[in-house]
Amino acid sequence: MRIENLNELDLNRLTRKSYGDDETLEQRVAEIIKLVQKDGEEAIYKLTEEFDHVNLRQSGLQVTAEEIQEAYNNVSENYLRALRTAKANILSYHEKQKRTSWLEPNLDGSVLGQLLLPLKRVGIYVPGGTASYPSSVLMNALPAVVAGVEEIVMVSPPRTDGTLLPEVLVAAAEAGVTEVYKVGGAQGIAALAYGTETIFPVDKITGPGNIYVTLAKKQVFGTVDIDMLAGPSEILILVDETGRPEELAADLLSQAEHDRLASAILVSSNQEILEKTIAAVERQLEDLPRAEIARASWETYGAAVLVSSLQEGMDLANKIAPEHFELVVEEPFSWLGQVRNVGAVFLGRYSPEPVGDYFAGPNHVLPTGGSARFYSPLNVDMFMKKVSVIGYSETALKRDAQQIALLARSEGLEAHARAVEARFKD
Ligand code: HSO
Ligand code: ZN
Repeated sequence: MRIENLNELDLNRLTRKSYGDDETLEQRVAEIIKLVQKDGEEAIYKLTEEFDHVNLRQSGLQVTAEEIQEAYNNVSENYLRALRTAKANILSYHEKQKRTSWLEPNLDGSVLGQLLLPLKRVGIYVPGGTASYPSSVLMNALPAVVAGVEEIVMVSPPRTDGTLLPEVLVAAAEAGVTEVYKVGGAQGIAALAYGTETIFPVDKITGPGNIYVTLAKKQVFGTVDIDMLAGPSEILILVDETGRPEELAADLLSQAEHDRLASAILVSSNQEILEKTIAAVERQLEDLPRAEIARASWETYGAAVLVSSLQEGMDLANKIAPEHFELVVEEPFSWLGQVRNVGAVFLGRYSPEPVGDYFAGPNHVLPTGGSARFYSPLNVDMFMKKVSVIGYSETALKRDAQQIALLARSEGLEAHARAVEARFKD
């Protein structure tokens, strides 16, 4: 890894701007979705055989209560305890986000307001393979629980033995997921969006997935709502001379190990810290179980950037808009006012990114690919919708009738005007 300065930096590379721009894949995904719409579960069984190498025709798609029980038998007490503590932290953080309906009476006797209502049924996608994270089950389901969503459906691709990871099933049960189906990929998204013989369609789909899943979510948007188009994980660390290379390297690798396409960027005005951290990354890669993935990420989408000041580093962070932003500087709180375009900010040496991934309480489903410019972390509002309330009184309508009618006629909408005037005919 070579230290780069600001004007050498290729921001398109670091934010992987071309992620998801693949027309052939897009078409393939469209075909899968159509197939599921046309042939329902028979299509799902076929696609599951093709992609996941398992035939579920006998057992069916839905996970049974016995399978959940079996999963509980397969996880340790300590695991369950940690999971439950994480759940409590996530719940209490998200409770603070919850907004309530309001009705405001006015002196003229009218009432205006807004109802806040939970969505009825939502679907959560959980990836398979090494990206099958129980923590993501909690992060997706618990905000929905806090919002008051009644039906939370989880889908996830089965393993070759036809089961789901026990930790994922336990997390689903703990989080309040109400139905679980063994179906992944674009076919899983299609099943959630359009329904099948046994799966009732949902109102919204959340949760990360591979490129097939992401493109499928994009294509069903409109039929259902979606959370966001999640890309590979990202971390940007801004560090001053107080940073410790071994810790910084560990934090960079914590995101690099997610995905070959993950991006880990170190920014400092201190050349020595950059050099030492690069060396520490090399050392730590030697005995990292997922070294192959982490190295590929670090070498292709990683960077060590030398800036002339912390201020310049801060500006760069806001420009890149990373998913995770660690401020490892002497006075991290004094920089908080300048944080603008990041998914989550981690303040100081004792807030390494995995604290947020698993435990502290804030959501780990965060905007990626520069979308932190306009997008928020997954939150309770995203599982609720609003209904406007208008309760005019006679006094209020009398007062406003003329102006309303005038505005209506100015748009050529006579019936609108008459609807208001009809109240005061006699
Ligand atoms: N850092 C990931 C979430 C995650 N990490 C799940 C561990 N498990 C989101 O970018
Ligand atoms: Zn992570």
